[in-house]
Amino acid sequence: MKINPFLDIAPEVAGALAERRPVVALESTIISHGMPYPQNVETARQVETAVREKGAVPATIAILDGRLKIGLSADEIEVLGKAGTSVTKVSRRDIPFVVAGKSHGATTVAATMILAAMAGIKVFATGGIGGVHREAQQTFDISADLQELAKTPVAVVCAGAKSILDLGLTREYLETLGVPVIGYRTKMLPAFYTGESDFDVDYTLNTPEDIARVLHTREILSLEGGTVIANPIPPEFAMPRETIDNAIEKALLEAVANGIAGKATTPFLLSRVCELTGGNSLASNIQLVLNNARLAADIATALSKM
Ligand code: PSU
Ligand code: MN
Repeated sequence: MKINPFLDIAPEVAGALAERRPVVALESTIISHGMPYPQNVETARQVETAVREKGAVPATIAILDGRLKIGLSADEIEVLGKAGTSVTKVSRRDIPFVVAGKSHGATTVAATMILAAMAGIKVFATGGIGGVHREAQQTFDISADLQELAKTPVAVVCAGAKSILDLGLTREYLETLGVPVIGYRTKMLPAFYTGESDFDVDYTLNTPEDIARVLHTREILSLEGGTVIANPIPPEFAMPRETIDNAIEKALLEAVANGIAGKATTPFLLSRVCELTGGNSLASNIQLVLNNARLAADIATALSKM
């Protein structure tokens, strides 16, 4: 199936979309820039399996040799995972360059939303979204993920946002953009490694069906933009708040000391937090992604029946 000349939708995904069966989009920056090899590849496979076990079809999204790929093979996931940060991290602005250059690109939340929407996929699972960075008052560092959520109609299931970001400013920014934040069975905005933070969500919904009903209503109303579905990490996999806060503080200081800026900031912080927690944070990260994939599959299934 080809919708624009650069789009390649894997046959399994195209079949599911044509028959209105549930499909869950998955991003690829989390594979190349979000986790170390080989855990990144292993996680990407497990996430696809988790989606399948829930009766939905996974579509991992990336750019390979300039093709916009909706659904990757195991070998293609291995290529991205092994290449790691040598692959271009692709947000909205980067897409035409990687396509025109016929090169590889790992798609962020923003770029994955764009490609998912091109293919007609409505639900997307990831770990954490980008947001407003701390000190953004000085640096203006605000992830393009937030602007994308304002305009592209895809629901993003995540475990909130890491406190490498300023969660309060991220909330305010989403509110300004009119992007609803739904807490799944929680009133608090989850902070990725922990289910708790000092911030509230806009709405709390307790079943995938309730969430699907809101997404379906947004669609009928033709309201532009996406939805954030914040799904707390299961408590048994959460990290002690102090441990993770200390690692984040240290990583942030190192980023400043090393002059890290722009698109390199998030990958730098993610990998330093992982190293500083001796890999403990990686185990939590993997579990929360799996948890999000399962919820996304349930929401996509409920939505496919409406
Ligand atoms: N946050 C995480 N893990 C990730 C990312 C963010 O906890 O892997 C990745 C996602 O791909 C997200 C991107 O879209 O980083 C945001 O990067 P930036 O802040 O440069 O927009
Ligand atoms: Mn940034």
